[in-house]
Amino acid sequence: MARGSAVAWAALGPLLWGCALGLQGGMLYPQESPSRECKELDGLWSFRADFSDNRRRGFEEQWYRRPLWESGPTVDMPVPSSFNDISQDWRLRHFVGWVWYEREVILPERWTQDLRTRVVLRIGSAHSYAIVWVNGVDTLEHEGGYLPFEADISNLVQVGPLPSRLRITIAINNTLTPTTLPPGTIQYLTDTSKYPKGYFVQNTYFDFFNYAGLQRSVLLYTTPTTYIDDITVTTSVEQDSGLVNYQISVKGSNLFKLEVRLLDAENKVVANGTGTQGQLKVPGVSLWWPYLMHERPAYLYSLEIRGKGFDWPLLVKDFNLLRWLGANAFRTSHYPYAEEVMQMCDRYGIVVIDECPGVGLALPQFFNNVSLHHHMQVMEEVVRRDKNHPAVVMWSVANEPASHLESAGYYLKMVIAHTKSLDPSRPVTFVSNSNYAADKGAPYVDVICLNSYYSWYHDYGHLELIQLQLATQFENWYKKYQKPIIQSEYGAETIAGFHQDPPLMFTEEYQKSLLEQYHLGLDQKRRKYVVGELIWNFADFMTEQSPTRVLGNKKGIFTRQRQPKSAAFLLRERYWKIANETRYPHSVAKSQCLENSPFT
Ligand code: GCB
Repeated sequence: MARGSAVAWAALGPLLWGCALGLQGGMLYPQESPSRECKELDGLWSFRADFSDNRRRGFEEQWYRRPLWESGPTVDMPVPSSFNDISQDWRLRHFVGWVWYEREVILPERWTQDLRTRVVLRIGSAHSYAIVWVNGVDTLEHEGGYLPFEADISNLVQVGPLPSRLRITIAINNTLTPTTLPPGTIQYLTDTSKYPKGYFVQNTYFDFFNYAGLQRSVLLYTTPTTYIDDITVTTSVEQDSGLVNYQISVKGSNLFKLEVRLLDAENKVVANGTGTQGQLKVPGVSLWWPYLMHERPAYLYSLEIRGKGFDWPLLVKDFNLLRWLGANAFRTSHYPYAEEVMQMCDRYGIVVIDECPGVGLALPQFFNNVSLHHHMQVMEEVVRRDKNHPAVVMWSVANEPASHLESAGYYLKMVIAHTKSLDPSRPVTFVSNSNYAADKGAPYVDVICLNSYYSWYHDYGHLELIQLQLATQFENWYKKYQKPIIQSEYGAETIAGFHQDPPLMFTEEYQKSLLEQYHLGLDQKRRKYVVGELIWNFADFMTEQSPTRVLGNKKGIFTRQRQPKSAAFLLRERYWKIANETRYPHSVAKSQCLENSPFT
């Protein structure tokens, strides 16, 4: 059997069994093997934004039928990247509508001539609606950014003796509407004394810049015509043995023999099996364990990373910073991160709350049936993609929906129930900023995740109120629901280099003092029912322009360039202190703590 990423881990993640996905087929991460080849299409693509009034000129003139340069000027566009960040043309930064990407590829003869080879085109993500043509033929459509999609294009490339040249055209629309995820609205401004004819703006209800384009890799890969389409791995422990249940979906033929080899992190075979489903037993198993996780129940002390155009150096830098801090968890706020990020979490022992793009569900009209259906489909895609990562400990279906609305209660109940049916083994949550008495979604979650900004968005400057208000928050929620609670956001806007003592808002001193007050409050509850604290935010990040944002959101403890503000040192001390204060259930975690800790 080709080496599936899922079984290459002797790691024991949560149990996932009987997963009944409504989606057709799997979405395994492409890996080279003796029977599979990959061809990454990263690099320069041709690009054009359709600035026509109705944004539909590309369709009216059928730009996909011929090379893009034949229908007008093109510019170079790197993939992966966000097209908004590349050009000096401000219109492109704020563009709303269809953009067109194109790339030509020459395929190896063995891909086009050998009919026992299947050729697949896979797009890591395209935000937010995409249509794909191969040699002018309409091949694939996908709704929703941040998740991969693919098509078997063998029929299009294996058509004759010499057609090894392939033209891939991708049209992407970044418009957010009441039924996209995240949702948005398009507002036409019709006062002609203020706005030109046809003037419109895209309204969004979330706090990050709506970067778009081909932000993750595009690639071609091959499989044999009889191939493994999906693998589902679930695990458990029996005394000192690890039990790995696997279910493999094979497509293309019923005539195959399947040999299963379980490899550990050093590529040593630790168990063997046969057939499409079974159980492998690993005696004396070495369990996957979160980096610096210290006690049961788990206390997730950490922060969050913000995704964008995929970039290896930035990713490795961020994981180095997480280790430097002694952090061991984050939430993928507010959309699924690249698959490579999830793989790093598995390898570095970073626990993940895997969040879908259910952010900005702020208006009553967003809780409609079309959105609900799409939201469930998105959860299917998230679970399908990430189900085998040991790092994933919980699914989050939304961030700060208007959960005080009755309609939101029903909506959240349905999405959460659906997610649980996809994966009965992992807890499901959404992140709330509603009042405990008004929230209509909280009855359905397993863990309550709360965002609060005491002394920031309320009672500005009054740091002395934080402990009281935090205690009230925790007690109210716990009394009502008796569920574990995570403080999923808290923080303060801080401009690196601003100093003032006694502290004033926006200075490094204020951020530090605010966090210190929160920590005193958290320490009162963390041995009881508060099981995690996630600061907002890991690093500064870009947002839409507004009078409340100075070149983006500055609540990072690192700048956008990944340099520490004073609060980073405070958190580093806290995280390592918590780690070192506790017993270590796993010897590797222990030695890592002792070797790396600056405080022992
Ligand atoms: C929140 C949101 C997050 C924002 C943050 C803020 O509650 O979940 O997306 O960036 O507040 O800084 O206002």
